Amino acid sequence: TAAAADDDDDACSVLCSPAAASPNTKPVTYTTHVVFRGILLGALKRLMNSNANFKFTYTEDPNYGPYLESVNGVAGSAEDHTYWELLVETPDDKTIRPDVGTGCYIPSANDKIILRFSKYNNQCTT
Ligand code: B12
Repeated sequence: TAAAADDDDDACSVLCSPAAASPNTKPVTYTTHVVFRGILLGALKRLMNSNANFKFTYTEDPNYGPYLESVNGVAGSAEDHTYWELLVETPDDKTIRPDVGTGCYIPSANDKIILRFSKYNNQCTT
């Protein structure tokens, strides 16, 4: 394809799951690549640049870097206590919740990245 990856690149997929926000929107899966030891943010940008159906925005936190704000036009909101949660389904079928954001997480080959529109409660329990 035009977006041919380097031999070194690892394939990973991105699943967007906005079910809570809009029940009529089905989860969508996209395939993308990360360069050797590359961060998730890079893979998401590559996906956005190569796929007209995937877009996201982020804000820059002074301490933790990029905060995923919206995916495909659906934004998290402080008022509604919603956010885009970052989950990863590993090749051995475990689902983990990374303890870092998209600027620090380094996907492994065949990781399935799950962006899940979620609600948080009032207590800060992250
Ligand atoms: C509360 C909280 C949240 C809330 C923030 C909203 C809210 N109003 O409550 C929610 C639930 C949305 C959240 C989400 C996430 N969080 Co959080 N969160 C916290 C927590 C417990 C307190 C932050 C706080 O209120 N500080 C006090 C206020 C006054 O300071 P502040 O600078 O204004 O705080 C803001 C930032 O911390 C920002 N924020 C919160 N989490 C994250 C994560 C990232 C990557 C970024 C860029 C910004 C960010 O939101 C706060 C409110 O606006 C901290 C741990 C801690 N004890 O500090 C973790 C913490 C900051 N979060 C963390 C993580 C990993 C995440 C997630 C990536 C988890 C995930 N796998 O989905 C997601 C972000 C995904 C995304 N969309 O990019 C890590 C960041 C580590 C790192 N180096 O990346 C921390 C340090 C916890 C940990 N694992 O050790 N989080």
